[in-house]
Amino acid sequence: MSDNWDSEIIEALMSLDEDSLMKKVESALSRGISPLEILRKAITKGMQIVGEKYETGEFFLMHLMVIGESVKNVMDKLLLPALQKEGVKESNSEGTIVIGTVEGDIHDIGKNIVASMLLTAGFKVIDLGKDVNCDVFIQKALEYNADIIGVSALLSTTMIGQRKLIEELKKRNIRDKFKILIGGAPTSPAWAEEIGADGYAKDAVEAVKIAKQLLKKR
Ligand code: B12
Repeated sequence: MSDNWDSEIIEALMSLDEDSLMKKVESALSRGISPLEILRKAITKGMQIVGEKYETGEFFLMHLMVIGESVKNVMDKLLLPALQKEGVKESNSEGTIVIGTVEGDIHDIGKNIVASMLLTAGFKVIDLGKDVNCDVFIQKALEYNADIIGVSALLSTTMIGQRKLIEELKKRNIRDKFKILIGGAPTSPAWAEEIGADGYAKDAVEAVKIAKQLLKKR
């Protein structure tokens, strides 16, 4: 692998060849490149390009599905274990976060990265998965006495689920029990403010930073 390890990974990702993607990522890791750098410079960037190609009609749903599956496998088999090996703290004492992707939305690659980074940073993480109903978020947050509820949305049509959760917490008079941290590509600081969330993060590194800040405000 040359110095262009990032463009080589992106190329493998675009070619729909999972074996080649695995090998390129494995090779970058064995050269000492950090899993976080691989995520930022190659995987996330590659996924952005995939999204753009889908928008312009160059890629179809089939591409999103095959590439999404390959990235999920690379994450599960190589990058998440490497991330955890790099930094898992002895005790998960930073705080407890219940995290999931909103109802109607099955995108979970980004949410999984956030969950993993929080775990690595010392949080206790309860990952509810994807397509999570508002009641389940609340039920689990109460059950685990969570400090933070992390809510991911990747579709402009499902972002509304983040607002619904906050409204529901207010209705039940338990809004102040939890800090709400939102994220996902179509969301923004302005959206967080509009719906009354406590924090927004654009990526997993920022998510850890904001989660720590939110705990200090409790
Ligand atoms: C892979 C993919 C899929 C895969 C998902 C596989 C999986 N297991 O996740 C599959 C094929 C299933 C899929 C399906 C669909 N998809 Co899709 N998909 C994508 C794609 C290409 C990449 C998403 C991704 O994984 N990005 C990489 C990760 C690392 O980034 P991320 O998710 O943004 O996460 C980061 C941050 O947002 C943040 N973050 C994320 N979650 C959270 C949570 C918290 C609490 C915090 C703090 C931060 C945070 O941190 C993460 C790490 O840095 C995007 C394009 C894009 N670039 O977003 C389209 C995209 C999201 N999909 C899109 C569409 C339209 C669909 C479909 C409706 C297509 C269809 N016609 O059926 C379906 C929807 C199905 C459903 N009901 O959910 C559109 C959405 C348009 C919109 N604005 O609404 C996009 C933007 C493509 C496009 N350009 O048109 N998709």
